[in-house]
Amino acid sequence: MGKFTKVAAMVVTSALILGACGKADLSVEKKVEAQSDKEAAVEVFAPHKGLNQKPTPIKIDRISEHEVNIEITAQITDIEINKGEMYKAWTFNGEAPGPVVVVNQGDKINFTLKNMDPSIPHSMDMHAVHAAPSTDFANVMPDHTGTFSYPADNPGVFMYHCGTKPVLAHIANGMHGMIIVKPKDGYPTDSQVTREYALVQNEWYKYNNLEDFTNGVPKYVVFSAKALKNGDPNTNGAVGSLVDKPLLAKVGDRVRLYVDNVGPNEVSSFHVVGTVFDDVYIDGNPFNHMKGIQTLLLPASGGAVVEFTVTKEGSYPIVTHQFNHATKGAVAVLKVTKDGHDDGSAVMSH
Ligand SMILES: [Cu+2]
Repeated sequence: MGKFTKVAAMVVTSALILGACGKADLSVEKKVEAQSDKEAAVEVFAPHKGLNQKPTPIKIDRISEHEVNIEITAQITDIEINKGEMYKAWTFNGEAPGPVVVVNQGDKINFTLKNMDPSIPHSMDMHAVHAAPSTDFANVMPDHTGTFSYPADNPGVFMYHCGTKPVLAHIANGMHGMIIVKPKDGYPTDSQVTREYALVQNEWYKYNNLEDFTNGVPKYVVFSAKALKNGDPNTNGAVGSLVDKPLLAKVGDRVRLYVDNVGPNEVSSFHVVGTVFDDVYIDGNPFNHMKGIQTLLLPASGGAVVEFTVTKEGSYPIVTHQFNHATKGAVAVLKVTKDGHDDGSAVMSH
């Protein structure tokens, strides 16, 4: 066992002890150590065994013009990451990535994290806000609830994630998502947009394996669609899910994608085959306006608004142009038909 693995195992073990709110569970500790001897936690944590918490809908309540209450759960839920392959994910609301959050620039966010995990603390780091991480992104203990308030003054497309140590494990196990802060004065191209989707890129590794998270390469790199409104596609990050059930558009649509690469480790070279991005707003800020972009670099956590026009019927693969990652699953398809409905024609992907 490498030095790092030992340290990692200690961190994980102490998180479990802490997680039990002072009630040290030696059987759990032994279990984790036993796992570490082979390979860091290749099995499900003992307290998570048999646990599959039903997805809980996110609660977003606007309580006044510039104030919104948001409640998100931390929970352990089985996620299908490839056909027939389940991952006992650490999630927000039972989705991985978590549900997309949309607020307005200038909102005060009253954020509640309900930690339904019986064994591990979790927390929420919102990239969209100015906050004091040590208090505003503080750990919420197992079976506890924490509430935090902060302003969302910057418009954009941001990542949110669990910030509990080891952060890499919490993100790689599924605790990530996207928050959109709508600009006060909109985007200059708002009136041209006829269709929009929210897309997230993330990676999956060997199950709960900090050594692999740290030194390995992703097993899968995937896209998911997160619903902006009722009826929109809403998927987990799974190989092929947006190829089997492509996103739809109609000829002539000006498509806007809110995109974020939640990593945890890799960058994305975001590209839509068969088109050029007419307009891009880096990190979703209207000030960061670029035109004529073929491939957009999204750093780990980075987001953007991208817009393009589809001029012909057909299947438009959405990829990261790092094709080793596309081959590992990072392909979605935008199917363009005459009327925007699925005409049942075969989908061409990469
Ligand atoms: Cu967490």
